Amino acid sequence: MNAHPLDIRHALALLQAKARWASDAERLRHLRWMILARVVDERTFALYKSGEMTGNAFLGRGQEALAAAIGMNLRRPGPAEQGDVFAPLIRDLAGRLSFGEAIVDVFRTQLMKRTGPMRGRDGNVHRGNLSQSMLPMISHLGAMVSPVVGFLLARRLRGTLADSVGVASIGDGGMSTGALHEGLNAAAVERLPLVLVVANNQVSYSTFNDRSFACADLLDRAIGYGVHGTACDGTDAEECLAAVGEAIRRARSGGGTQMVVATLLRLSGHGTHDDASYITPELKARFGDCLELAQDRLLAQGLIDRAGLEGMWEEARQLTAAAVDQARAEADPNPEEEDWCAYSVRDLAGPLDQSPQAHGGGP
Ligand SMILES: Cc1ncc(C[n+]2csc(CCOP(=O)(O)OP(=O)(O)O)c2C)c(N)n1
Ligand SMILES: [Mg+2]
Repeated sequence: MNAHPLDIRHALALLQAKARWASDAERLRHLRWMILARVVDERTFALYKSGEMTGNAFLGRGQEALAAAIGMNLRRPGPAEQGDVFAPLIRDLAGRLSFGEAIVDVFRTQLMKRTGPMRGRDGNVHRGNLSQSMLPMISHLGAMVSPVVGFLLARRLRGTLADSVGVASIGDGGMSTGALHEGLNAAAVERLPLVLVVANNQVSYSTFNDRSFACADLLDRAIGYGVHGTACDGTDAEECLAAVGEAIRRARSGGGTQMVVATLLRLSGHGTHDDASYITPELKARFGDCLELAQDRLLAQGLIDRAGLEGMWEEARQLTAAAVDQARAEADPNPEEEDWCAYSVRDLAGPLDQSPQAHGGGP
């Protein structure tokens, strides 16, 4: 059977990305972020189970390799560096941490503390921090692409874009929203340095790929949008580092909008309220756990030994425990004192006119 031209194109793109495999030091750093994210997620799950946390928890289990590769390849903003922009989604904890989010901010949010980046207004994953160029997540899927495009366009119009880039994450379900289409198309037309990282984890809640889209591969859409696409195995840490790293490098060096599609399996329920019993044994058998696979490979290659690995887990457990203790000890929000908006500054709009006339009402 002849290979489809698109498959050849996709294979070539991955081959190009693989030309720059990550160094051994990067692979170990990558593993460290993956382990840290897994431990933070496990602790979040424990807080949910114990009832200490309000609402649901949304975990990134199985997606750490892809997410950590994003944060590791982005530049954090600093005093002398404007940095890149990142719009993470619900399963991107490893990417948030590797982009610079403090672990304590995770638990300040999960425990709804006043000190958290959302000041206790959000109980799980919609947190962000504009000063760190990590955009607070709008729940509506696809809606985070346009804000990243807006950031990049504003920088270009102001003459400050330089070689900065923006990354927006999306899932297989979110790929079919109208907002995604508008944002991605605008980026492609303007050749903005947006990297769209698609985590095809086979399901959107309990809807499988065959009920979400009719094309053979989500990466085929890159051609329709006129952007450069690379596929990778989302369970393979090295492929994730290579594909995401190369896409970000291309965007940085004037290569225009990029799309990376990683194939993997969501290893937990949609949220902690979902036991994911609809995931068939056949599907489970097809996909491994990126973290287990990465550990096995690094051990087999002699890049780390069992003691080194245990050291990484222990370090992650200690950092996580300290962050939980710190968040627990901090203040809860006081609704009477809180006057803060995630995206806008209240003063910009001026004082609100509460009179009935202002709302069109008569005396
Ligand atoms: C526009 C929109 N429709 C529906 C939802 C409700 N919703 C939240 S997450 C989700 C599933 C998302 O699936 P996918 O994009 O594949 O990401 P995953 O959860 O698999 O990481 C849905 C339908 C939403 N947030 N936004
Ligand atoms: Mg999905």
